[in-house]
Amino acid sequence: MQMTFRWYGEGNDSITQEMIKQIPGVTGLVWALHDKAAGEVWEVEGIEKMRQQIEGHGFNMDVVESVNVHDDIKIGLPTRDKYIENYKQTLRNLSKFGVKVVTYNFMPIFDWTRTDLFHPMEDGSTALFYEKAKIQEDYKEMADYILKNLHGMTFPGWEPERMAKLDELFEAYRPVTKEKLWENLKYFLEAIMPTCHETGIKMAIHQDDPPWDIFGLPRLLVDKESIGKFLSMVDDDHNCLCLCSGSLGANPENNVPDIVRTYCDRIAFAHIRNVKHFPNGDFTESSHRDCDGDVGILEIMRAYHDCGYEGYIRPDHGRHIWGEQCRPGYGLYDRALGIMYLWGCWDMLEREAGKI
Ligand SMILES: [Mn+2]
Repeated sequence: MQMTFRWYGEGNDSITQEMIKQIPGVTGLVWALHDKAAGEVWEVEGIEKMRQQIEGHGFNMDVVESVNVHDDIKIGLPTRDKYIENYKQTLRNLSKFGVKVVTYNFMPIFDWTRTDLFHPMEDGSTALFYEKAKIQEDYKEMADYILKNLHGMTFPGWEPERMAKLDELFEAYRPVTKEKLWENLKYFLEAIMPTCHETGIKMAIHQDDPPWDIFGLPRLLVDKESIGKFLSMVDDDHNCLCLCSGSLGANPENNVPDIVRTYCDRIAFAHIRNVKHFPNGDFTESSHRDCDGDVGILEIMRAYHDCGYEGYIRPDHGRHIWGEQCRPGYGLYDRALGIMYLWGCWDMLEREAGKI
């Protein structure tokens, strides 16, 4: 298991490389070129600047999260081939810097969705929260709320320019049924797999968050069955998962440890997060400690350990604690606590297995 930490880059993150360096056992920074819109080629010059910021501080840059997929590819427009060519060029450029895993998602219009980014918890911290009743019809209200609460920071997938065109986007996605979206995902993956083999890069899809349809938009990767369908649809060892325990765990029906055991050989990157459910369907993100949520962090770590997992891992989101001002879910303190909890689980499993 290789521990990583998501980092938004110098001048774009309140957290510095020096701070991350003091969290035990972090070897890689999970990064992206956040000024690139979906569909643009990531040029070597921009990647080189990030390389200096990352490798210059002794971290590896093996994992990228995310190279976003252009809407025309998801919608299946004739222009998709141009954007797929750009995607392939980005993969080639990334491989020159030793990148091993590229994370992406295939969610229409909205990236992860929450109704409260700073929901008060009993202990005085705040956390990301999802109130089911609020995600009904008015997508604009939700988008406005998210944009207003980002405190001027950008958030991938929630770019103001994109959100300004929501009606247009919904219109463009109207003909895209769930079946059509699966076809478009398959088309995209089959087109880029030769480049993945050529460059050695594994594509790691993130599951849909939350794992159900929202605002009438289809969502594909939501449970064990749909992940199985995805892996067999393009049965290639470069077609992998970024398995997110938090995204899948938002649905209490999903048994994440079982999903890990079933598909472990195709997991290139693991996001670990805990989620607490409420009877009305609402959920809140919670600390990584097993008993603070319902996803079964201990059993998830045991599943990875039993499978001999050697891939990349990171704490997904954290709460906002000790008054920290940060990107929602991406503060320093609670993610650092999360890492120490994950190491605690892992080291004990290693000790029990006689490995350390
Ligand atoms: Mn995740």
